[in-house]
Amino acid sequence: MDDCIFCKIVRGEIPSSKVYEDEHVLAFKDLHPVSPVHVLIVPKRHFDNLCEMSGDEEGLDALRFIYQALPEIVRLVGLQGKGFRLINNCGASAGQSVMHTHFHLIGGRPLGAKIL
Ligand code: DGP
Repeated sequence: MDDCIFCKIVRGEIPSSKVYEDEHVLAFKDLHPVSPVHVLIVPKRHFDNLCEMSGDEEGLDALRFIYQALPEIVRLVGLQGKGFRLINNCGASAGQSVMHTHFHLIGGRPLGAKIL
């Protein structure tokens, strides 16, 4: 997608602090971290949101690639064995501001019991 911020980051047109990259997945530090570790994990292929991905085989493949990469990303950011929170905001009413599916990987401090 030409005008998508995260597609531009994937293509290297906008700089980012990368923590992990493979053929299908990119993880980079969030511009506005809410915790000592706050990384965004994105499929390199553009999908507007999570619901769109679960509707077709390529989307499901892209989700599988993300989950396969997750343990390595967790290790690279130093959260292995420490716990973390993985959040997806799906749709504008859920707070999704960048319409390219992404998961927030958050940790490095006590996160409390609530997600709201
Ligand atoms: P969400 O609200 O779930 O759509 O989260 C979008 C996140 O993306 C938000 O935490 C800030 C982050 N973000 C927006 N633009 C950029 C950018 O250009 N670079 C980086 N690294 N993060 C960005």
